[in-house]
Amino acid sequence: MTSEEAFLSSLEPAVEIVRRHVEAGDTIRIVTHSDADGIAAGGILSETVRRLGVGFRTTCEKRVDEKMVEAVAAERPPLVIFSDLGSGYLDMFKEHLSGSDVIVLDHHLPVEAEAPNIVHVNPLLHGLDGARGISGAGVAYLFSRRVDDGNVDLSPLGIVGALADQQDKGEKKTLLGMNRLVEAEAKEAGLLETRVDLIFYGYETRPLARALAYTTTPFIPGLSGREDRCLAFLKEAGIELKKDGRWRALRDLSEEEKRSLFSALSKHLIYEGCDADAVYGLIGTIYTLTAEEAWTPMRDGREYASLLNACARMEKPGLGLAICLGDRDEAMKEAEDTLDEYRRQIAEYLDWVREGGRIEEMENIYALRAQSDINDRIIGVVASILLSTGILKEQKPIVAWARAEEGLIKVSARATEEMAKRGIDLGAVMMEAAEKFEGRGGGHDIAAGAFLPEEHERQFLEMVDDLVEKQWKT
Ligand SMILES: [Mn+2]
Repeated sequence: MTSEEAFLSSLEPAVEIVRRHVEAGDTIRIVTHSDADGIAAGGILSETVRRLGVGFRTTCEKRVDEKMVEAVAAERPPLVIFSDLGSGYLDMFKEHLSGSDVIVLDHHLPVEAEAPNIVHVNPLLHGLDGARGISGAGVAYLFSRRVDDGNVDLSPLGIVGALADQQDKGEKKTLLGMNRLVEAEAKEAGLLETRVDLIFYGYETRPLARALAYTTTPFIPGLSGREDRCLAFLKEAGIELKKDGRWRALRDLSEEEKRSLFSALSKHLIYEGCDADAVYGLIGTIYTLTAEEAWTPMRDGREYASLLNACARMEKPGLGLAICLGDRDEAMKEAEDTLDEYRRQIAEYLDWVREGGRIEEMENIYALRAQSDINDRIIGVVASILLSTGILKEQKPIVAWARAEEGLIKVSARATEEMAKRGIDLGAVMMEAAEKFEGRGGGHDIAAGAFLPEEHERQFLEMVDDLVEKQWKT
């Protein structure tokens, strides 16, 4: 049996438990992670249960803690499904949820704990790559598919979750690992098409300037979120915006026009202080969800992911969930407004950062102290963009922080894959440094975070600088 087969068969006991509770007519409690992948996963699971004809209640949670688990336990649910979170908290579930059946469908680092009432499904338990090979939504989809073959129409959400978790790390920004299986099923069902091109959101249908302005992954400083500037930029580049009275989309451009657009973008990025290679980040595999209406943000897999991400960051995960469950009309209008607002905020924050003097270069890291000028829910996104666009010249991780509630600061640390290969593990750094200063931290090697009291910010930062130095050396 291959690892993938072993993983797939590990879903069977979970499917059995769900069937048993459906037969008993139980209401099913779903707890999913409140990020874009988690919302997509929650949408898949909610729809799966809805189709089985039983009641369900789904909530999105930022993190697992005693308080949350106790609150869920107090509802006395016959079955709780944790999705895109939970693998690290089995001991907590064991302690508080002994009266319920528990299913955990996750792809984050697991802890060891066993209990007869807990079924734990995680690709990492089978030697598969959970960070790059399958997302929370992918795991939820593969589960859903085993509940009923008819759920293949939920496969596009599995793709959206993978793109949201930035798992498009293959050549030309393709998906890897078990995501390929989800992709193949979606294609076979006629719900997905892929092509390699400039990855502006709305390749097929959206007017060029808008497509450029709407693209946030990758983020193009000076253009993303700024339609007026995109118009001027395209005119300057000599690209005709309209033909026969119709706005042109990216697919209407000739190869030669695409080449001149590419070289204009390259010049623009250099002018904006980005790395010259950043322009290659604009080419990749486009995932078109063909069952979605043209013109909508759900048509492009990356834009759908951005939309869910915006809902999550703007504290409207329920809205994202409604979209995943198929709500359009009113919900879509509100979600699009949320995405607009989110794009605008990021563009403004980025301008603020680049006004100068905001980023301090330390010995081993870059430091960005945003206090209340950047929302603590978006500080991590800003840090990622600064790193990915090459605005920071030296190969050093960035550590950014903003004020959160109750006198705490929220810290977001980001490194590149390259730095991780050379030994940087920001998750370990955040954990160790935060613990020293009455805080809590953790995460992955390239993306990690911490919370701690504001009065310790300087000492914390110096400690992080030291810890990163040690990692460089070993
Ligand atoms: Mn995830």
